[in-house]
Amino acid sequence: MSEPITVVVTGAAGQIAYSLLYMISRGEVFGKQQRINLHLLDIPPMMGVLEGVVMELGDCALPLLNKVVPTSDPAVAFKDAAAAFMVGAMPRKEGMERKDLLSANVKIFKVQGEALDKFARKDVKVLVVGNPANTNAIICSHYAPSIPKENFTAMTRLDQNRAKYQIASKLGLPVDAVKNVIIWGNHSSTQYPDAKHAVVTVNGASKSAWDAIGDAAYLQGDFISTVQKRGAAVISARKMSSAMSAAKAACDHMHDWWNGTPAGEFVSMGVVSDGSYGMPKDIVFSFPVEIRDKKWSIVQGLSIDDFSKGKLDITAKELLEEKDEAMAVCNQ
Ligand code: NAX
Repeated sequence: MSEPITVVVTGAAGQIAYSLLYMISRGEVFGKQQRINLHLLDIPPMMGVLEGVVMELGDCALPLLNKVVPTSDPAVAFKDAAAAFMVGAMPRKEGMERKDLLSANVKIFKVQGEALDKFARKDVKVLVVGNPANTNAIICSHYAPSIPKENFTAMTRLDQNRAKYQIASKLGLPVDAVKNVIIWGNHSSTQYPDAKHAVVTVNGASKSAWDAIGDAAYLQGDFISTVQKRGAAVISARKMSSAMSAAKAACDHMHDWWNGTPAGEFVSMGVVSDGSYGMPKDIVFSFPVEIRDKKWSIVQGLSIDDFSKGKLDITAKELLEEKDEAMAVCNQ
């Protein structure tokens, strides 16, 4: 067993955290040999609920859990953090657009960015889940200037998993037969789920998912809109936003960041743009990335046709607008 690392989960009394805490504490992210000090941050009115979550974590009798620290103080929560799952935010309700949430939520990420800057390890890996995730991540990074901006990422893995599932179901394949589906851009309805570079394995042989499906109208139509609107569809059915699948996706994202991606495979993550694929710099844009030695790099050289370029431009424009709005809120 190695020395414990400090892992922070914000929004720890909420519904995503309820699934996420168990998965992290089981070793599904940092490995079965890595002990964990779990720091749980939520707001003061939720401390009673959080106490119940702490009781349940204890009752799970999880060997990797070294210590659990519930708190409403960001200074305590982020102290020595090696990894932070930033889930805490106001969730989107039925009929509510993500933009309505922006103003309330970016302020949270300004405060928590400042706390990360002061108290976390300089190599802390920050995954922003709370919406608007991409813009919250750029704000968080902006207010944590002593931490490299590469250490701030936003979650589009749920969208990737949703896209993977759609392709697998369409072909009647298990999900692990599908790889390299890309989510470009914002975790919002402007995201561009792109199957052009996806590969499927059928009877041991790899082939293009695009050719295997053989239906461009579907892949440029219903496939994209189903993935874009899946969050809203879950809210409409469940009357609550995606939680179990969001927790699983957060684990997948941090797992791959910590452990790397297999050769020939890439995953999508919201990362600070360096201008790749002609996208604006300094927004958190979801790109296909490969990960080695806990460092991600954007996969280069993928062909982008006019259809894709149009989609990328739409989502980039939204991210630029969100960033401007967010900076204006933070500067008030
Ligand atoms: P819940 O409302 O169940 O939980 C949110 C928790 O955050 C609450 O306990 C709340 O008290 C806490 N919180 C609020 N302000 C806080 C602060 N300043 N510091 C610490 N904690 C704070 O929401 P849940 O369903 O868990 O969703 C959490 C966030 O994830 C929402 O913003 C939601 O929109 C977002 N999602 C993002 C997804 C993604 O793919 N990036 C998908 C799922 C989800 O919709």
